[in-house]
This record gives sequence, structure tokens and C-alpha cells, in this order.
Amino acid sequence: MDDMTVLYDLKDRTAVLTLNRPDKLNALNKAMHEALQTALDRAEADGARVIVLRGAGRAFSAGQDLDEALAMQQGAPDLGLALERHYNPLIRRLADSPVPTLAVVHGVAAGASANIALACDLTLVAEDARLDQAFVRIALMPDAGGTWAVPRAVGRQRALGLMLTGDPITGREAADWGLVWQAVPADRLEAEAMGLAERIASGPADAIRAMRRAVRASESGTLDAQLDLERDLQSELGRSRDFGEGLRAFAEKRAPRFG
Ligand code: T3D
Repeated sequence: MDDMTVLYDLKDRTAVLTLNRPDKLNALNKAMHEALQTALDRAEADGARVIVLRGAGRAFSAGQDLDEALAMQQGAPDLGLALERHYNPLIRRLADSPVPTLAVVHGVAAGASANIALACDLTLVAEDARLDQAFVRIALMPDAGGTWAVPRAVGRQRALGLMLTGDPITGREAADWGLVWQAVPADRLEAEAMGLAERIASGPADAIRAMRRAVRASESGTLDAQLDLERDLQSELGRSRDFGEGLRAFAEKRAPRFG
């Protein structure tokens, strides 16, 4: 396994995972998928409080490595199997991750990589980044959860507009449409990302886990089920050390120090 295809760095409680094939715009090949899973394992084992996913060089990532796809084309490829082996486990893992995830997008995020960025809990983009549902240009349909996440975020018309034309949108447009958390000037992206990561990492971990679980559940649940889930999770949080600290900090007019 080429373990340099994903770089791993733990700073305080923030794990930074960098897709690292800059000469190929960080296109995702088999080695990179495996390295990404290993890096996610490592971040969890290291007790990271937030995982940042970014790209080296001038792009976040250009999606599936099309050279690898072309080589596979020589045999009898089943793209469904490729999704089942690599992309679907990754998207499911991001959805269920015990650690919050932050995608940081500069340059281009194309194809499956755009949808991986959107599968993270938060997606922070450079204003001039390009989010590109590139699939139609090679006669495929969006995958990596794009047909699920994009219409939920922006509605059917805009989702199908992006998918049917393959026209990229800028980070600024993506933020205006509600597809991503925020767009910031490219020269501030790194600093904003690390500041946001630090805020999440120093937040109340159990409450953050509960929020993420409840919001994910809302995507397939009813109001009744959601109210029950809020009751159960809040019941647990009300007994937590962090809640006591939050109340004391309020009374003492100081910033809370969560565990
Ligand atoms: O097969 C399966 O497993 C099914 C799953 C599919 C999931 C998918 O993600 S499908 C969508 C795949 N991605 C694309 O179709 C995007 C392909 N890339 C582009 O359209 C363009 O590169 C971009 C619009 C993203 C950026 O354009 P530009 O002009 O800024 O850069 P460039 O010159 O095209 O690319 C720079 C280099 O990266 C170049 O290599 P070279 O010529 O300098 O050696 C280019 O070939 C390489 N590159 C870019 N994207 C890919 C890639 N190499 C392999 N795979 C890529 N996806």
C-alpha cells in the first residue's frame, strides 16, 4: 500500500487527513481508498475530536482516478462492485463516524470527491473553489451519496441542473444555495478551517455526538421519533460532567472548559 497517498497529522485533538496525489489532482485510486480508511482508523484510535479532510496541491480531489478506471475497462468491470468496495463503505463511515468531520475544499472537487466532501458533517469551501458533478461528462450518474445529499440540500431542480449539465458551481454559489456550510476567501481557507476545527475539538464531545446522531436520524425519521430521540439523548446529556461545567461557567461568567 502506498501510504503517502493520504497524509496524516494530529495537531492537539484535530486529525488532518490530506489527499496526496497532487499531480493527478488527488484523484482517488485503490491505494488512496485504503490509505483513507487506515487514516480514519488512526484518527479514531488517537482520540481525535475532529477530522479535517483536505487536498494537497491545487485541488481537493478530481474524483475517481480515470486512468485506473480505463485500465479496469480492459476486463469486464462492474462499477457497482467498485462502489460497494470503496465508495459506499466510505460514505457510510463518514455518516456514522464517532468523530465529527470537516471537509475543506479548494480548487476543484469533482465527481465522487465532491460528494465525499458533502458527506462530511461540515464542508468549508474557498469562494473560488469549483464543485463539479462531473459524472455526466463520462456518461455516468452521480454516486458516493450525491443523489441523496444534493437534492436534500438544494432541492430537485438545482440538483438535477448540476447533474444533467455537469456545470460546476463556485464555492460562493454552493454556500448561497445551502449546499455547504460556508465559503471564505481562498487565502483565508486554511486559517478558517483550523479555527473551526479547534472550536469543534474543544466543544462538549457528548453533546456534539448527540447532535450529529439526531440530525442524521432526522433525515429518515418522523417528528414523533425525533422528539423521542431528543428526549433520550438530552436525558443522558443532562447527567454529563460537561453540562455541569456549562452551568457553572455561565454562573461564574467565564468560558466553559469541557472535558
Ligand atoms: O470507476 C468507478 O469506480 C466508478 C466511480 C466513479 C466516481 C467518479 O468520481 S466519476 C468522475 C471522475 N472525475 C472526473 O470525471 C473529472 C476528471 N477531471 C476533469 O474533468 C478535470 O481534470 C478537472 C475539471 C477536474 C480539472 O481540470 P484542470 O484543467 O484544472 O486540470 P487537468 O489538466 O485536467 O488535470 C491535471 C492533471 O490531473 C492531468 O494530468 P497530466 O495530464 O498533467 O498528467 C489530468 O489528467 C489529471 N487528472 C485530473 N482528473 C483526473 C486526473 N487523472 C486521473 N483521474 C482523474 N479523475
